[in-house]
Amino acid sequence: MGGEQSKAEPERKLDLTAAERRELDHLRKELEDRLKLGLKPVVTPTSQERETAKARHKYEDGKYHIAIAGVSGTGKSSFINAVRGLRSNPDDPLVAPTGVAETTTDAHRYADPNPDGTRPYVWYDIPGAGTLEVADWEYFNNQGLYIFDCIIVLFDTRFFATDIAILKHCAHFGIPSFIVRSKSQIHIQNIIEETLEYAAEEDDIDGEGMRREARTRYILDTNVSVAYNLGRAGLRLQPVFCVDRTKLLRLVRGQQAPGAIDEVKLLRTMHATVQKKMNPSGDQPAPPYSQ
Ligand SMILES: Nc1nc2c(ncn2[C@@H]2O[C@H](COP(=O)(O)OP(=O)(O)OP(=O)(O)O)[C@@H](O)[C@H]2O)c(=O)[nH]1
Ligand SMILES: [Mg+2]
Repeated sequence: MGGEQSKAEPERKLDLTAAERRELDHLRKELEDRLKLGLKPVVTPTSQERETAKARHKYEDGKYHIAIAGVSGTGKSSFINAVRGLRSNPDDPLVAPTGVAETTTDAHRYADPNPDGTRPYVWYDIPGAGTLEVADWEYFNNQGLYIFDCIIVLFDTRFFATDIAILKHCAHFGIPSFIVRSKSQIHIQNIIEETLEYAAEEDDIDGEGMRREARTRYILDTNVSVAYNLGRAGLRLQPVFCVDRTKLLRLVRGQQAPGAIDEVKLLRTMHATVQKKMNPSGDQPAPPYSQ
């Protein structure tokens, strides 16, 4: 009896009309396309799910909700502290905790101190994606990222499949997205050190020239690599902003930040996106953040 049950069932032939077969083929193709896009087959949240996610994230009308997403350790919490004008400080509960171990496990909301009233932002520190516990597309949906007004995908050394999956979801939901590379000053320093390793002892080293070249190479390599990955994933080309938390912090505090790369451009572009959304037909006030 048990032996009979374990026998493979003979293949059942479906008696389908041509129209039913076409419908089935169409459904199969749609499913394959969605899987190729890295989207969960049924992904569109219901209005109830949206409301639940908004309540969970304490969404406030009139504010602009910015999620910082990306692989664990890329510097999301450090970025949020810097754009709020704060230094990392483990003793201050208003400051996002940072560290080398996996620190953030729950989405955390940080209102911008908004000292002069020009930054109606709420920043969200989203737990590390790409860890074993969270699959790519589940990350987006579980975190309710579809309610955000803008999503920043932060990466450090490599642009991962998770980053692509988040950007695909942003495109799917029509959410403005920004690709940002963190820790730029360390990356530039690494390029300099690699160059020095190859230099012969008798080489005359022009320190300033080497730094300039390393910076240019870093910006170029970053842009080429992201463009390649976006193209391969069938996503539209978009710029990468190379930043560093120290430079961001100085700029947000109204100080000069020599050697900064795309920090001002990122802050201004984000600000312009916010203004356009909040006041689509009105005059746009002058952007903050100077250099
Ligand atoms: N030098 C330098 N170090 C940085 C920068 N951004 C982050 N770090 C360091 O990188 C490590 C990870 O930073 P976190 O901000 O904790 O990273 P995270 O993405 O929030 O990490 P999870 O919460 O685990 O997802 C920390 O040791 C930070 O001090 C930066 O711009 N420059
Ligand atoms: Mg963190």
